[in-house]
Amino acid sequence: MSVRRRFYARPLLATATSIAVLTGLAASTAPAVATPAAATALDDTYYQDAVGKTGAALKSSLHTIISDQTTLTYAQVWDALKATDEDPANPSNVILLYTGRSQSKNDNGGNTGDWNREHVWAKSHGNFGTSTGPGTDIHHLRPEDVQVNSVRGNKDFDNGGSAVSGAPGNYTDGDSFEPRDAVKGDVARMILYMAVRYEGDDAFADLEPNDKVSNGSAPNIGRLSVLKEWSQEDPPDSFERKRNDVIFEQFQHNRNPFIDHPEWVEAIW
Ligand SMILES: [Ca+2]
Ligand SMILES: [Ca+2]
Repeated sequence: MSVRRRFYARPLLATATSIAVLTGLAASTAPAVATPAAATALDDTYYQDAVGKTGAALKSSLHTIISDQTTLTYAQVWDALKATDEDPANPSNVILLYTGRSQSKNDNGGNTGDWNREHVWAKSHGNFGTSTGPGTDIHHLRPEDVQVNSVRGNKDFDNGGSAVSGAPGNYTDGDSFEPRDAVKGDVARMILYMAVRYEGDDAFADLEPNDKVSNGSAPNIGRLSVLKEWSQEDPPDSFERKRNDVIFEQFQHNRNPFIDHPEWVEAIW
């Protein structure tokens, strides 16, 4: 556990408890997921160096803040996803990103019908593979059906194409993939998290979005203009917010700033 994490975690919990007491709520009924009160507390603690900034200065501050994290091995990602993507209606299951299917946590693997670990920032875009780093960063790793994961492959994101078999609402063509409406914003915010987190100052490439759909192995993902639209159209919901909290509290101890502050997408891009 890092020094920074201890500093941030305790005031946040203390503040949430104080607010619960002040407002007359019993501590035992205080919500476990992000609330407006918790978001305010984050601005006073976790995001204190970023609040009030814009453009490159905001991106630089957020990079420093979110780079202080615990890292996972690729094997540890399996159990992490069983927690971060748990079906709120069935704790034995996870929800798959593109298909939206609720499926047993124990069905993870590589066979037809199993779920596996989808890299939303395709790992060939920057060639970071599955060694500890961007390839094991669960902010952009999601459970997905093995075959649908294969259809998405390393395509960039854009609107249009033909319906994806077994994944209602998803479309694909030769060079791009369009996820279902309910996760369009999630996809955008995962891509933009990766762009801020990975700036080329460690052993990995500087990941950046652009407006192309032919990026190949370049450390880029498109299309930025479409991702910005998706972020607007599909704002963070309770599932996405809780996922961010679980990653922060139980696994990596860093946050996706664009889930807490969706307006920072426009402030930077
Ligand atoms: Ca969503
Ligand atoms: Ca970057």
